[in-house]
Amino acid sequence: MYTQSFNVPDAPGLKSVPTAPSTENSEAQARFDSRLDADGKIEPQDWMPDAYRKTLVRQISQHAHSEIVGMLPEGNWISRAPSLKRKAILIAKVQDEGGHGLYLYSAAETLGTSRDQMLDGLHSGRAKYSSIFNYPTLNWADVGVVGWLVDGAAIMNQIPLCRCSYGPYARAMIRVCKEESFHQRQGFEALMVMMQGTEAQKAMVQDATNRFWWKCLAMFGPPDADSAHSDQGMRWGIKRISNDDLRQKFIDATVPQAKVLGVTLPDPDLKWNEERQHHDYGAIDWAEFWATVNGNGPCNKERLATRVKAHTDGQWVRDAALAYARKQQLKANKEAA
Ligand code: BYC
Repeated sequence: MYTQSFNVPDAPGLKSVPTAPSTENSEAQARFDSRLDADGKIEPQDWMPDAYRKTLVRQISQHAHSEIVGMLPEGNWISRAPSLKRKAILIAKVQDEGGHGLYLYSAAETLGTSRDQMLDGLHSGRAKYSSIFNYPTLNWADVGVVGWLVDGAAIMNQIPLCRCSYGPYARAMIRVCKEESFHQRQGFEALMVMMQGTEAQKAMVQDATNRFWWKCLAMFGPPDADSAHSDQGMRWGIKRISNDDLRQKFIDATVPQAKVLGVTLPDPDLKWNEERQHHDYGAIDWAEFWATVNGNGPCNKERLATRVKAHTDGQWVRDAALAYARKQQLKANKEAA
């Protein structure tokens, strides 16, 4: 399970994290609780229960891994973008996702977990990342659909995280959400252009929508009744809106967009329910979702192998950066002496 990757002792040299002595635990807990009750923020220097810290590390690192693994399906298309304009946009978007990964790893590091520990969790297959990135991007329309639907779902999930009770995560999310909105709009615009093109282009957009729709609905996580962490996450102000409620909001927001675009969402049960004031929708294939989350989706092995190779190939860059930093430090020490 994803959480197991953090059942390891902190590596030496990590930032120390304040913990209250046991006699003061109840006082510290009371301060923590009243801060949350007042909708205040918990900051890295504050005392926090171990379980709160672990939950945050689990979620934030999963989120960071998703951002950097998420660079792969779109990165595949940079060399095949149909124009210089689309190539420049795609390069910028993929680079943004790398930046999101960096803010998120940094936010998780404030909880006393090292970047190496987190990457080890990812590279060894113990850590999870978003299920959606284990599906292939087969044609150029997939790149537009990733922007429109995948980033659209991500924004729906991430806007409430801007109000997360942990300060560094909430603040990272504000910038991430601004960039994700641009990503979503560029995807929609690219698809609009294709939908005004040839019959073959329109068919590509419909095919990409058919393949990604259900997988995007699963991005919000299991149904509330099966969501192991939701209740506690809500009590701690980490999660603000439940998996099912976010999924419903995403569907309600996307149906009119699909209409403007002129594509059909591949769900015969999708219809407006006047009484609920929401769309009803068909059954999600949760067996397929869990198989993918547990490492058996179409691209899990390929994605992980690509990440591990990139990390290994990048060792010389890390070595060079460290050597340079050491040299600069020595120089500064000499000047100060
Ligand atoms: N995929 O109790 P639950 C992006 C796991 S990147 C895989 O509901 P929770 C983008 C869950 O971890 C977007 N695993 O959990 C990047 C847990 O497993 P463990 C990524 C999933 O945490 C590049 C178990 O299922 N966004 O937008 O309360 C290009 C039970 O679930 C998934 C984030 O990471 C899934 N879809 O709620 C383009 C947002 N869903 O740990 C775009 C931050 C659930 O017990 N994360 N699991 O082994 C969250 O908001 C929450 O963690 C989730 C899950 C809503 C995802």
